[in-house]
Amino acid sequence: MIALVVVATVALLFAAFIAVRRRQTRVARESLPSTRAAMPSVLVHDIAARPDLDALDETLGSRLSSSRSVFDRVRSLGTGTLTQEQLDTVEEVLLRSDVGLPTTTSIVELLRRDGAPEGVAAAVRSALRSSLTSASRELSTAVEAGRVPVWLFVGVNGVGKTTTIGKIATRRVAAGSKVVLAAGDTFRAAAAEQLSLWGERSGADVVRANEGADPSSVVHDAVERAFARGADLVLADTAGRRHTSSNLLDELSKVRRVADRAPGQVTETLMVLDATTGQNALAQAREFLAAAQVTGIVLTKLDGTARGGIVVAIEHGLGIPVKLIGIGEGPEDLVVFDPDSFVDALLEA
Ligand SMILES: Nc1nc2c(ncn2[C@@H]2O[C@H](COP(=O)(O)OP(=O)(O)OP(=O)(O)O)[C@@H](O)[C@H]2O)c(=O)[nH]1
Ligand SMILES: [Mg+2]
Repeated sequence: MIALVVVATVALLFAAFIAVRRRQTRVARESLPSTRAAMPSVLVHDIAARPDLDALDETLGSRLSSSRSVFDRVRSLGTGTLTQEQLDTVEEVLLRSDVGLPTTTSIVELLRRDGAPEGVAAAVRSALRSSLTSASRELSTAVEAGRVPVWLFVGVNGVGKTTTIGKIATRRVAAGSKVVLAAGDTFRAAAAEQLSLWGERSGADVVRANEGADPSSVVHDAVERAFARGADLVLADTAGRRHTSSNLLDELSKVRRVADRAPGQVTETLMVLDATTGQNALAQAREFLAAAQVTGIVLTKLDGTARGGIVVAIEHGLGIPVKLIGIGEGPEDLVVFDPDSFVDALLEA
């Protein structure tokens, strides 16, 4: 009899625990921004459903948890007029998150002048949101008749160019597109190997050449092959290093010219930056801008840094939209940058 009561009690407790867990998961999913919901059709069209969302805990807030925790001190401030000490706290937090001095100064001045009737976190959220550009974050494949769109990926070594190409190829092929990858990083043999692996995994065609080959000719061959096979998109990898940086920038200009020659047409030049390098990423970006006619930024490794505010510094400092963000190493860990979801992930209670 006692055993029966014990078993029944344990069963009841277990059922109650499961019910609470289910409710917690549902609430978490409803209140946090869905990274997939923000994707434009170009990346999410017909992607297969994730096998187990609960287990993977795929929210932007959790991927950006290091950056989010920097803002804990701002979230704990109240409403109304701010004391000097509170203004100092906001300033310190914004600088620590790498928002940059100009934006930080203007947000602190705004708070000093207007106070925070809706709460400090809400005021900082709205100030950060309005520091982000309203320029389009769409990725273009619009070409003249008879031409193939080319997306060129540029950036210094190790920032995540090849990985980003692999992630995009995976999405696009899964959505039914025919994609050709151009192994334009001929500086080292391993680069073409890495891209070929992504080609195998994603089902994209890869055009490569031997180490030391002319990157422009690899990109040219990839465009020709894409055109001959009726492909929808060429993703062109480039080297992150050369013997000197002027060699690298000259080479990029040449690759771009060749890729933009019929039947190719460059519709995006994406500069890949590593968020973990903070303000250094900005300095790097400036060097590339002149040579490469950059149309958008891919900011990688936001999952591994507390410096998420660098998004604001980049857009403010360069005037170029951050179009995609990398939040992990897997093929699914790339999302379209959505300013509202992003500032919510940092500052929502
Ligand atoms: N955590 C995390 N790691 C990333 C992300 N994107 C890329 N990486 C990792 O960063 C490292 C470098 O990535 P690559 O794609 O090889 O970088 P690359 O720009 O092609 O580098 P080079 O070919 O040397 O110029 C790899 O270990 C990637 O897995 C990201 O969003 N998050
Ligand atoms: Mg690479």
